[in-house]
Amino acid sequence: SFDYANYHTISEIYSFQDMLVAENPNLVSKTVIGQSFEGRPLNVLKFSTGGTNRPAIWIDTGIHSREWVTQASGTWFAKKIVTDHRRDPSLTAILDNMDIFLETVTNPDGYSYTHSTNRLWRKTRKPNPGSRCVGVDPNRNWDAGFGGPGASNDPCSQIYRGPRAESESEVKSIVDFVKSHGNIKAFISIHSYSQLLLYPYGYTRTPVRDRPELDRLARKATTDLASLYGTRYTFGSIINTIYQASGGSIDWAYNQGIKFSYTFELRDTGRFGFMLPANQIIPTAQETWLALMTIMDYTLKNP
Ligand code: 0X9
Ligand code: ZN
Repeated sequence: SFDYANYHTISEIYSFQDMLVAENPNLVSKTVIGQSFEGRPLNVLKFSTGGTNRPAIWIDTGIHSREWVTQASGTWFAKKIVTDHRRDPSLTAILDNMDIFLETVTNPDGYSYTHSTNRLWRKTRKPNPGSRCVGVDPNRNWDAGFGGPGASNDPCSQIYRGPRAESESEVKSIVDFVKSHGNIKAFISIHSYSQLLLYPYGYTRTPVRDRPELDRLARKATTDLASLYGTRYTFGSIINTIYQASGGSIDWAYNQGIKFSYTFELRDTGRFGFMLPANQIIPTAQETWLALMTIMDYTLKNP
């Protein structure tokens, strides 16, 4: 059976996804929303108890490939949903009324490259014409303040925005999926590291209309997260809490009308950083799950 306490290759994660679907066909299905630049499938797990186009939660992990604890946590979340359905009344209520979509390997080419060649690769793996440098930052490539401060036009930069918004198929596939679904109520993008829970905006200092509500919910979610192991999170808007960043996913999601748009930055605060030891995967996933449940439960009750 799958070892949640260790990091895995992309083929191991994809096999896990297929096993989960095979073992839980009444709850889990797999949707391939597109292909990466190098031709890998962009797999999304759908957790649904029925209905048609129910209101839904979107969760992505691993859009930055080196943030390994996020893909590992996403895999653990998938198993947790299956285990807790019909056991945890709060999750059962969520799944009675809403669907959950989970993309665990959001940047598969980058993830493969972190295993084969460069453990600290962040971007996509699409070549940039006229440059020796490869890849676009998939969290600067969204159509939200695209090209503004907090991103680079230099293909060699770690925060290269790309030639145009949605130039990366890994981004465009999510955009098309979310737009065609039309009923996504929460959009949660999971990164590491720094122990933060962030809401829009990153590209502008103008506060979002829902700032008080998003701030209150972030406070509750981070309090619940800390209740398990005492892990301390800071919360606030992206621009006020970390730095200005343009072309980010949750700013785009919020501007699409998805009110509950959040980014997590998981453990730690820098001791190990992206190279978080594998013995912290399960505790990180467990505590993060508490915050995710808080956000999903609130989304259910405040449509
Ligand atoms: O810079 C980023 O993309 C994120 N930090 S990371 O160290 N994981 O790269 C922060 C993302 C903030 N969210 C948005 N700008 N939407
Ligand atoms: Zn990141």
